[in-house]
Amino acid sequence: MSKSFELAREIYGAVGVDVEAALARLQKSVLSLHAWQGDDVKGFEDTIGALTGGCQVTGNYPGCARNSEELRKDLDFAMTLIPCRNLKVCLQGHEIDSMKPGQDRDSWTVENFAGWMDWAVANHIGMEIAPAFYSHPKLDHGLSLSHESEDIRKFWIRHAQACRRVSAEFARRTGVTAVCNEWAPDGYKDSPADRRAPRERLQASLDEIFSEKFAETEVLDAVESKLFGIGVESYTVGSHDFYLSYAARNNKLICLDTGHFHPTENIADKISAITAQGGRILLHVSRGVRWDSDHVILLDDPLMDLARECVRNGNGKNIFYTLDYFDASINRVAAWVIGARNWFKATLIALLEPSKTMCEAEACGDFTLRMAEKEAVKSLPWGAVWNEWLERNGMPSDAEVIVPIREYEKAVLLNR
Ligand code: RNT
Ligand code: ZN
Repeated sequence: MSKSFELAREIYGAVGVDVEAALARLQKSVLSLHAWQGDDVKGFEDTIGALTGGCQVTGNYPGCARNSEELRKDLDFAMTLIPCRNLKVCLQGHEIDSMKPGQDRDSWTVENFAGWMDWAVANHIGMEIAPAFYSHPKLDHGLSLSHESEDIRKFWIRHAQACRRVSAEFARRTGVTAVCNEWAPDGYKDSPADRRAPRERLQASLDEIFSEKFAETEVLDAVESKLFGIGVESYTVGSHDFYLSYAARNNKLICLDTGHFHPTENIADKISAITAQGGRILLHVSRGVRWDSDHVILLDDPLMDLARECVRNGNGKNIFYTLDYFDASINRVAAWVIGARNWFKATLIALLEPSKTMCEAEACGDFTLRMAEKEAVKSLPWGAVWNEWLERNGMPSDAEVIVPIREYEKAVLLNR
């Protein structure tokens, strides 16, 4: 235990914060690591086309995983540098191990994910799979689940159903509930003539996908909205209003991707608005920068605000967390490690916040004291607590974490 930690514990104690209790809560946090940072969202089908659906991965840093085995190796390594005992891994529906000749996404079974299953069971890792409604010729004119053609809709419905079945099997075998998130890129570049019909079709497709029932201990369904994508600037079928209503009516999780809103919209503010009414949330923790919704998360104000709201409103059952970003211009393992560490750091800062005085000040209308308190909190020594946390988990410090990453890059990534 370092001197700086002991001192920090005292300082926090003086403002009524129990540091050990905060660390005990941090220990219980669960996070789903998004596999797709490791393969630039390419997936491992026999034919790999361009990334479509309004997303783009830019950069050509060496070492992109070329198959599921390489991806697992990278994840294994990344996980040794992320201080969390409850990490899960989330896959996109095309990050398969293998496929039979001629097989397509609508007939996936657990066999297509056999290597992931063995790995998950052997390492006690919870696994999640999100259908991939993009990078495929059946995303036609930018539409999948809301397409005019029944054939096309049915194809994608079968893909989603297959992913839910595989998710359930993963949950049974690992004992960890699988969150299954539906995000479809459907929309138009230019102003539509009919805004309603695609939404009615999307709703019917979702109803059909969810008609197969699973215990919530196995599959927890989520639906993800988006504001716009590249080439889908004027209209998104699955908008926030659409999915918020759908989730509320059908008792599903609403997935809030933090990169999927207007730049000045405060995502942290949405947490209590939804949870206060009994709603449940899947967070796709990401960072929007201009047109891109998926930059690596930094320890910035929006992230800290978000973590604070999650700590205040979460009860362990109503908010779930998955990282969602992809950057191919930097070391991909570093992207996982730095982003995940930032999320836990933001969570720790929130857990260490002495909120009593500021809440009391607010309750009696003393907004001057509230402001003074909020600003004073910013210079509390959370960094010493974070370093202690890393040490207790046997992890290198933030300054040192680059060393093993560079070694792995040299030994493994640069040889691909
Ligand atoms: C896209 C959505 C979605 C994707 C993944 C790869 O904007 O955020 O969650 O990131 O499907
Ligand atoms: Zn997302």
